[in-house]
Amino acid sequence: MKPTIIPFLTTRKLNPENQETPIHFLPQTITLKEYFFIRNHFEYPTQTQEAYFLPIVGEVIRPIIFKLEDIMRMPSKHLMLPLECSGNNRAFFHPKVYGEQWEDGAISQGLWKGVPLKDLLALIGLKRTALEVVFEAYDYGKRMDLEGDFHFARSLPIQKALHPDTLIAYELNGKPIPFKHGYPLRLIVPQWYAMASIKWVKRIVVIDHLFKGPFQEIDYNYYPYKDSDKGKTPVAQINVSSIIQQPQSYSILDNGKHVVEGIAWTGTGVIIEVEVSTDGGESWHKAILGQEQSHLYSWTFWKYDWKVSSKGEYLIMSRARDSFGNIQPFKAKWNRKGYGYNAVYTVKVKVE
Ligand SMILES: Nc1nc2c(c(=O)[nH]1)N[C@H]1C(S)=C(S)[C@@H](COP(=O)(O)O)O[C@H]1N2
Ligand SMILES: [Mo]
Repeated sequence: MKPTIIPFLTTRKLNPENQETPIHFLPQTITLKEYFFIRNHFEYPTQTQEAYFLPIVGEVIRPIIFKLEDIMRMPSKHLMLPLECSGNNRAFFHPKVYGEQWEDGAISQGLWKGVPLKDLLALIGLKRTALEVVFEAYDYGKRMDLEGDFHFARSLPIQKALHPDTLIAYELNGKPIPFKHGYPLRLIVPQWYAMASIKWVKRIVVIDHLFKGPFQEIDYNYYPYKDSDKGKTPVAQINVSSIIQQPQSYSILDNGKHVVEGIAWTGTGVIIEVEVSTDGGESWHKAILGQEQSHLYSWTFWKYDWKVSSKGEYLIMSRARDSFGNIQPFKAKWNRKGYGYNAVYTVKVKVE
């Protein structure tokens, strides 16, 4: 009997658990839960009990405590989309930056099912003073830079909270959301980096001012300078990006035909073009896009048939463009905390 050969997650940290998906070995649209990347700031929460209640309070007309069953009975929606950690590819910034040294596997795609948050908010009624919606999670712990314990919590501006595709989700890939990914309820914010998609939602508070929690005010901002906070801007939309899944860097290939293939995604519009260079960016060729391009949020598969007849070393690159005219830069915009890396993806191979 032949042994089964399967990929595994790549461990970055065990406590809290932070692991990368084996993205080069997943040709599927949906990432199975076994391979879904995991990113946590704190130890896993313990309070997500059987009887689950979700209060929505604050600047609302009729505060309601929803039961899980109430939410699951409401009209729902399915959305196929990638969650990408804003620190994905942080390891590739030059100069290097502190923080989890993610390579290219802090991204996974799932089919999420849930209720549009706007439908819950419509039931309780927003006051005119409503400016932001805060999502508080069950997990908590200490931070190096501040005194005391903090729950993971972030807000959305009211327009994003009311977007018809911002979901309170309860299923991933046709099953209840796995505990590690936020069971029983998680926020899903399409097109934004995944820090916005709060797991283990405990309470939702509508507020009339800007939320200032540390995961909003300190982390998840682009700081363009090393020694000053000048130019600080919040991390939000996913930058247009792509990766070459195969061949992998430093492969030795034979003379002949090879398929260069990968995925591309964006948080602004849809992917309209992926170009491939096999000469280090001198010349570019259009890749063939997979069917997924018609979907609004999901990643797009692409491939390029490469015929190579001379031996030597080659720099193969992929560069995606979206319908907002955004295109991957040769060099990602450096920022002190290492968010939003989206440089042209490069692999080096040798043809023998
Ligand atoms: N409650 C809670 N939600 C959270 C986080 C967290 O630590 N706690 N991490 C965020 C970040 S930074 C990312 S990248 C995603 C990771 O989701 P996953 O572990 O399901 O892949 O969850 C987001 N939601
Ligand atoms: Mo993240």
